[in-house]
Amino acid sequence: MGPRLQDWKQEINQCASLRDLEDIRIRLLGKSGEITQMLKNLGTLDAGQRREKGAEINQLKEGVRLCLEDRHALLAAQALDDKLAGEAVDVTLSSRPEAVGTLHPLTRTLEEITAYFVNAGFSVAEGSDIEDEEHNFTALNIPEHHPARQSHDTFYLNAPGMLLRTHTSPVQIRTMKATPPPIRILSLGRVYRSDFDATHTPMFHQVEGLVIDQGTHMGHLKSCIIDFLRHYFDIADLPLRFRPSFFPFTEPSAEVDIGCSREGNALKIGTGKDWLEILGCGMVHPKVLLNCGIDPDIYQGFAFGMGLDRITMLKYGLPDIRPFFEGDARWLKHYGFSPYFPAGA
Ligand code: 2U9
Repeated sequence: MGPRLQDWKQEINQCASLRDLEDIRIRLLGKSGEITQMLKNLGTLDAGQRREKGAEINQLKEGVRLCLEDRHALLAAQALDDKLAGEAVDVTLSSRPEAVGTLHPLTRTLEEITAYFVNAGFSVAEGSDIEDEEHNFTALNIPEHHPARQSHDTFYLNAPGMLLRTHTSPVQIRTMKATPPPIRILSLGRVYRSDFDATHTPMFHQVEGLVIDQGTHMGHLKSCIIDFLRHYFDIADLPLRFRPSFFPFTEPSAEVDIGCSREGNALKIGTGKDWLEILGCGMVHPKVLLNCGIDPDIYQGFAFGMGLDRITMLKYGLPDIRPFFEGDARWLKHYGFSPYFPAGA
């Protein structure tokens, strides 16, 4: 009986599938299985032999049962592992592989800048593309006969005094008129100027920031701009210079250049002896504060503005602004961004 149990155990332990194992169980322990048959045959023996043989067969039966049980546990665990491996889902992959759309580089920049400034305590303020001369020019201390007001620069609408905003500044004017300081806002959006070449389109995008509080000074402005530009271009020691300039709505005013090198057509940001103008900024002009009902003896503020399209082109090395607005799916596929890796994450 010993060698027989050994053979069966070997057969069971070599069995590779739950189905084959069940066949073995039926063949040995089933209703008409070999071991069951052996037990049935005991009836033909006399009482003494029956007891001895019976004990032996029951031991054999128990040995087979335990061996089947162990093998079953092992094969069942393996089957579960295989099933789970087959069902594994990579949650980082697209759940819609057919979705081939990308985020426009401008959307990416807009989200990146918004994430940065919201993290720095700014709120996003929104306004209308259609504005009036009062909010777009007059409140900003832009004189009546300033060239920016002329119709070859500004799109006037048929309604008197109405126009397409030439910058996002009217958003800040409206916020200052409606909300008492302190104010920390960012306004981003479409603006319109009558201009068209490789680096200008009649509609483009601006980001402007405004901070109004007590004791706000040029040092706050400088650190805000320096930190932002070093973050945006991802260069910790990005060289910067503040160059005195003039805007009617800020005093003093500055234009900010970043260090770069130009070799042939290649522009490299962060190293080299050349400078590249990147944004304008300044302390909000006291007249602008007064125009919005804010006392300049109590509150001061700084503001900055930059072209979203321009800084997007610079960051990604895009030489021409026009394809931004052509809606060419091939261009978007090449220059667009995956929506699965959001900016600022
Ligand atoms: C208020 C007060 C001050 C916003 C500012 C600039 C300087 C600036 C240009 C950058 C490139 C426009 O897109 S661009 O052509 N902007 O140089 N913008 S200070 O100053 C403000 C805005 C609103 C009430």
